[in-house]
Amino acid sequence: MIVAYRDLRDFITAVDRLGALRHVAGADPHHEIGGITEVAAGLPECPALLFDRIKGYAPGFRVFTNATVSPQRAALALGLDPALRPLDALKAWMVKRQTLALQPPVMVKDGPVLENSDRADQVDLGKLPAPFWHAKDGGPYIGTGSVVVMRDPDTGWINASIYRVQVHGKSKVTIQFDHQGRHGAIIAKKYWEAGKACPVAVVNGEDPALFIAGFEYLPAGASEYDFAGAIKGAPIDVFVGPATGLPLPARAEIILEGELLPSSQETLPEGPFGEFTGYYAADKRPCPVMNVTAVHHRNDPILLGSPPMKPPRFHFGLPFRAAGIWSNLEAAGVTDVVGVWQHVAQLMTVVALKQRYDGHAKRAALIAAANSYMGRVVVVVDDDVDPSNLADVMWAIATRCEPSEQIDIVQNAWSSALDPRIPPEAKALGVTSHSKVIIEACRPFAWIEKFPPTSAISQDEARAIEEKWGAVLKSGK
Ligand SMILES: Cc1cc2nc3c(=O)[nH]c(=O)nc-3n(C[C@H](O)[C@H](O)[C@H](O)COP(=O)(O)O)c2cc1C
Ligand SMILES: [Mn+2]
Repeated sequence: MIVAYRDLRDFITAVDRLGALRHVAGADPHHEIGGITEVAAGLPECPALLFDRIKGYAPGFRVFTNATVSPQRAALALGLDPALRPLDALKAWMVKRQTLALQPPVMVKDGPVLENSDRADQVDLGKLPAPFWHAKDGGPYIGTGSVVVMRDPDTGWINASIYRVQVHGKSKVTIQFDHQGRHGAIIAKKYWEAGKACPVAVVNGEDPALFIAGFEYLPAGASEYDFAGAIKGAPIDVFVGPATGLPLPARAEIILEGELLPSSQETLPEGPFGEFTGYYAADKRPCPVMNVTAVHHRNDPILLGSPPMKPPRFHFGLPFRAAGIWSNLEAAGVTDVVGVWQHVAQLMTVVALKQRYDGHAKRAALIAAANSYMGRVVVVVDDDVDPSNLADVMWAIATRCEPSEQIDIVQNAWSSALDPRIPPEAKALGVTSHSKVIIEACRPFAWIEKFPPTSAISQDEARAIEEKWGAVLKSGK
């Protein structure tokens, strides 16, 4: 498996080669870039978009969106064959992820991101085209797909994860942690408790491997830089940030350096911001402030934008968290899982397995439910059902599940403050849990042999027919 890109520009070239890149000139960063991005993400071919000549900004200052929104481009970013069927690509990633060899970054002296540097009073974030993504957003966001870099003061561990970044003026941004368990929040707190500001950098227009690493749940102490290098099979180049001393990706497009001020010293109201559920479930909230003391950018820089959108649109066309659940099931000893998928932007999890014994399906469902973040719906289907095909899954639910026997509800399960269905009064009391429905859409194991056989052709048969007759069916020739 070869990752054929060195940086975001190389990746955009590879996307263009797949025929999936569209150039958009003259769009307005005020809602229009976000709107075009959302409409494009809903098209069947879901193109990636490179915006240039953005209204109000210097030509050449570009924004790239829908980078990995299609299954094909999510596979490309992972170094997998983009022609793989989505479920096969996710399985390949699940397997690759289990055996990744971490690659610490390599230190270099210079890099393209240092082609332009503004320091101190020269810093003006107004030069960069940070869009207002959705109509009711509280401000422009430079960081939607950006990686926030910090160093643990005790161990030197470098954390580099995605947290959204709102622009509040020439040299001020806020960085939003969804909860206090985020590694960035834990690290910042250590500096603050020692009475210091936390050195921080916001890396925009990073390599897609780092974008994916920044989304992964890695253990505390593990660096997303090493994981990105592992995805690529080659270390990423970093240089020492002149303002912070942090190691920073040399081939990124735009980097902000500065310090995150103790919350006791200053906060700013952040948001609201359209979320991945398709709602604004949280209002403006006080948020840590970063004073930006240096901005570095490549010539004609490209901001990687990944705004949350109404489902089923999601940042990644392959449900990476489902790969994690698939691994968990295997690690827990659940055999015969043939696929795990997530629909509705992670909010619905489906496990497909070949039932071997009574209770097998529920065992898998409970493990999947435990690890379904914010997802109210967990479904288990038999191995003849493609979990990545929602119509197939609904067919199984409507024909194999007797609701009075095969539906369970688990109370007080894992959700978050972003859950639009937790009542406001409960949220005010700190409630962040919800209930999850487990739908066993499998043939009942006790009489599985007597269940009426399906009249549908098998997935293998369908593939063979597609190979032989696909051209006739598509073009009529
Ligand atoms: C596009 C995108 C935007 C995200 N925005 C946020 C955010 O604003 N705040 C947050 O806490 N997590 C956000 N996340 C989720 C975290 O990046 C993710 O959970 C990550 O694993 C956290 O890393 P950490 O364990 O190093 O804290 C976002 C993820 C993606 C892909
Ligand atoms: Mn981390």
